[in-house]
Amino acid sequence: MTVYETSIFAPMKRFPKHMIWVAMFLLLAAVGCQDNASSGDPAKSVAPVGAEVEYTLEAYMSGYRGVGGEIEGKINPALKANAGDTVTLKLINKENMAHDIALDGQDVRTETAMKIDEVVEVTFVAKESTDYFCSLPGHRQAGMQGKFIVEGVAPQVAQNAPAVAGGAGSQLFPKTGTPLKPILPVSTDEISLGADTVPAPIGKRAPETVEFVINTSEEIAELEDGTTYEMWTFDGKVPGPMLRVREGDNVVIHLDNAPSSKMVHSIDFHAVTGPGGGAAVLQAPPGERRSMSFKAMKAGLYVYHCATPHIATHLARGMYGMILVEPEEGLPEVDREYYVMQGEYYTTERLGTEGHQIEDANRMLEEMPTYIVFNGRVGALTESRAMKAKVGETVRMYFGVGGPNKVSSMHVIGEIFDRVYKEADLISPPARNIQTTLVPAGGAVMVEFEVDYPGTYILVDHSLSRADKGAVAILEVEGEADDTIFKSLDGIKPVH
Ligand SMILES: [Cu+2]
Repeated sequence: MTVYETSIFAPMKRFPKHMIWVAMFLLLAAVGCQDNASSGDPAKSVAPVGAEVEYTLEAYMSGYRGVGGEIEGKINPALKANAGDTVTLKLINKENMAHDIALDGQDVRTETAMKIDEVVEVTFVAKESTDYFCSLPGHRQAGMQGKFIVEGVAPQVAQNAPAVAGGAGSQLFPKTGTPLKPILPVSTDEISLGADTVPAPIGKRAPETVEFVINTSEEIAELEDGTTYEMWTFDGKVPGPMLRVREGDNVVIHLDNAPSSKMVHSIDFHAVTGPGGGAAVLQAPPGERRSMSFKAMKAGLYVYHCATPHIATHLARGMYGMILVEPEEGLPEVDREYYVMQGEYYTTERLGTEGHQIEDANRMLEEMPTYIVFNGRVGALTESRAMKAKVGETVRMYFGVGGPNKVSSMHVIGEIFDRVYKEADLISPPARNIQTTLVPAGGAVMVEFEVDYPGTYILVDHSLSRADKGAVAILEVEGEADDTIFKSLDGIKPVH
């Protein structure tokens, strides 16, 4: 059992200097009135007064459920105590995913209960009203939040009155703007999956059974140079691996969630016809495997993603990929195939801030990403990892949007898409000569174009402020320049 006794000076850290002096003055005045000199030592915590109060809550993603007494059966019940009471909050985890209880703005939190029926608790002295909530990413938004109501004023609280009056009150979501911790050691050298990791074409064959093992893990990785973030991944990369099957195949999926994971993970395949796209049977707790099979009934290029609540949070950590279901006759042969996915990160600090970034749940709910990137990080598909082609070759891009929230106006600067298989419809004739194609969140497109002139071509989301948030990828084209196609009339050489 952990007992937290907050130093009476701690709340003052949040206040302007003049407020601290006001608080100091009142505190010293109060101390001066007391007979017992030892209680005037401001470095020591004040002993609790009042009753002992205990609440038991069951933890579900949809909300806490009260156990016993007045709170029995109530969802996210208001928990009451008098100032100075010694309060114990006991949590019984009722799901195979991690949960806890924390008090907003106060240094009170249980350990994390990792599995079903695990019990954790925390004991502390009631100080001021606030919200209790689950501090695991996304759980508060999913509904794990209630009121902790403190009535009356205990002596030690009275001493802190000026500080408490302006203190952290009840907030819908945690504060933002937390100073960055130093960059953390990375658990993976490179989070980005290369654009050239496209499986070989299926070719002509009859439908068969194909089997995939996909691992989920939680990694600390570089989001950009000098900035780390906790990514949640399929096979340790963002995006997850591209899977390639044939229409009519029986697809067997084994999802292995790493023992080191804190979260349950799962997959919803947009290629699946069935409950949750598979997510209804693929919720894998840490250290466990879930398996399923499905028939790839419809040809197309489909997004898959984690579908464990809070789902947007799992996507905003990088949990998406694509599966290509080739039509019976296969796809036309091309010279180059690339796999690119657009996704968002929501962090407390702006792009370019060095250190370890923390998720900003408010920004996610407001759909204001800090980063919008291709293949998992800023600069993933640039320099040595740029896509490549030679003049005269045909390039095909499998492009999808993991989101979770933003659609993409996919565009390659200086190119025209010869064929656009809109919304990844691989059956209908493609649209021709398209400059920019719209790709929905949780959707995809297949584009093909011949490269006719050498140079550096930039893949962007033509909502171009997003280039400043990281959405830039490079296609380097080598070969002979044909000046009937393109030339400067001032003798300027194009920047390659
Ligand atoms: Cu997940």
